[in-house]
Amino acid sequence: MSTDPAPWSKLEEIKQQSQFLRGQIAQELAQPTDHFEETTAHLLKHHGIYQQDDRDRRGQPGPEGQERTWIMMVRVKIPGGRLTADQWLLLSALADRFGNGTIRITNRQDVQFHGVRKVLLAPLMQALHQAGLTTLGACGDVVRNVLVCPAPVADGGIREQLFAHTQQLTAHFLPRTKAYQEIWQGAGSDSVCSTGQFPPASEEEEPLYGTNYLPRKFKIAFGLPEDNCVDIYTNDLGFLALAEHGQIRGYEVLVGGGLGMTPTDKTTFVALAQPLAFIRPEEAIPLAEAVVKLFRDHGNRANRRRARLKYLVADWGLQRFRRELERYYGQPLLPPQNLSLIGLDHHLGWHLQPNGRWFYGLYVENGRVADRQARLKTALEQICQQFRPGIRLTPMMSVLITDLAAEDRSKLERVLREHGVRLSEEVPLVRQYSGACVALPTCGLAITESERALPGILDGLEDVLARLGLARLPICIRMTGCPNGCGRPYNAEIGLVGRAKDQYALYLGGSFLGNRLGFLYEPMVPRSQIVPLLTSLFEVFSHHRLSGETFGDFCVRTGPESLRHLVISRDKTN
Ligand code: SRM
Ligand code: SF4
Repeated sequence: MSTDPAPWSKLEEIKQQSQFLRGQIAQELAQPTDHFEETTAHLLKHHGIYQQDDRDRRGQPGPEGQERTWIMMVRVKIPGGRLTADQWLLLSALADRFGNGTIRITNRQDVQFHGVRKVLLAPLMQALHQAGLTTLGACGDVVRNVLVCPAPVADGGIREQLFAHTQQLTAHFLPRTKAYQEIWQGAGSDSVCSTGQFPPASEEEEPLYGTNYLPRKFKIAFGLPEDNCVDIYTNDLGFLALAEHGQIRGYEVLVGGGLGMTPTDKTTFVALAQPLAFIRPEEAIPLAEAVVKLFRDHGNRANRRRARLKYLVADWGLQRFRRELERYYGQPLLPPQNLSLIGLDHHLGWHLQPNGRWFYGLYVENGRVADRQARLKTALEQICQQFRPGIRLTPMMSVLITDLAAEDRSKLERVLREHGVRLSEEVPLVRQYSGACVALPTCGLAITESERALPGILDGLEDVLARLGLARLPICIRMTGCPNGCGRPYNAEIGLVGRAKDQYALYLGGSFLGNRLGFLYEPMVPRSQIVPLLTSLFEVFSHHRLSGETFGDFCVRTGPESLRHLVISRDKTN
């Protein structure tokens, strides 16, 4: 039997030969074409850019008879989700000028532009740079945006300490390649961008990542047991803080979370991160570096489907993983303290800040900031101009409008109302806690609708929940357009995962707090049957629920078989 390691994947070759992410990007950018070649498109991801095509227009020839309408998604990395009013105003203007007129807040506290034409990429990237924003490290095989609770609540300064660690970590893991500046920040008529002449790349360019960067994306979150708004267990690496008297005493280190899976490949799976160790706060960066290096050296570079940290943890087992990590870290690790989650706050509505100012958590449906029936985009622009607030993006895709004076509270509400935007307090709880991934028409991997489908499904369910007296109970429903799990459906109380045209797998029993995976209840539910099926399940829940029980806990206590029986007998009697 051969013991040769499996050959590395094509993408590893592309990275290796790219001269630290340069490849042919500049040359192709300078050509008068509407899209990039496949190899270049792969490299562009490391610059925060995804080449896509408008899937609503597939099959309709473009203006020059081309088969696809090529568009780009540009993801801007926003560490801690924090922006100034001016930055938000700029992003809003850039979306009109270069994108499709909308901003998409992501569930990793970033923003995305959709629908950017190739010819407009360079001016967009330059405008972002001038505003102190970057797309570097938002996508690609590197450490992605590090999640942290953005809410300026009165917690004795704990969240500010978490934010400071997030900033340090972000700076530490930012790719160092000069390709980014060369291509995008020098873009202009006489720049390298149009000539494609780069200075030679040197090995020192990426001392941490090396020529091949990581085997795959790597996700980190800082969280608190009393507020899991960052969904910490779904990350490759989590730092769960133990805080006492306004000081972080240490972090529980969680490893191996990840929600991507390929149903046809049984070696892939969804996993929540597991507790591995307990460290002092000042150890966070060296420990993170040790984990990232271990992943860099031992992650799977042959099969990208199995290239996440969770597979290394599963293949080695936690004990061996720990031993190998200790070698990279250079010292033994203390055992975890098994901190448990006790709360989750989405930070919507009005809250007093410790500095005496106020913040308003504004619900944004699926993170899409647009002028539609409600003119949310214009309302946010007016708010930024009138009150000059801070803007913070949440991992639940909403916006915190911060640093408002008490006397501005009613004025802000008036601006929202004048633009037809519902106040967060008026949004039913089930909607507040639910969310969908982008999916169609931009995502190239989408099998079904998601962002465009969930609002209608919730319309149907809100009346049902009100009729059953469950309107005051928060229930978390998450939807995705494919099994990749971007919308984090597998640890939601109800997860809807696109599996075939207009068909969704239904998962039940994730925990409201996000620390338990759900089970597969039905593998294929037609979209038209989602509301009827969930209605039956809610009816069963309202009859058999224990006092104070959440929907997810009820599903787990009852179990799939009994649930099915209860639903069938309920449907017969109705
Ligand atoms: Fe994601 C790929 C959108 C969070 C797991 N994700 C994609 C792409 C880039 C599609 C592609 O590769 O062509 C999607 C772009 C759609 C579009 O048109 O905008 C996409 N993912 C998103 C966003 C925008 C969804 C959202 O509704 O907010 C999120 C961007 C976050 C960010 O700012 O970085 C987003 N993606 C996630 C999450 C949740 C998270 O990070 O907390 C996950 C699950 C956690 C995880 O990583 O395991 C996630 N996305 C994936 C995967 C599966 C990865 C895997 O291990 O198999 C893919 C597919 C891939 O990478 O090949 C993917
Ligand atoms: Fe696209 Fe699938 Fe991610 Fe949704 S879950 S954004 S459909 S890759």
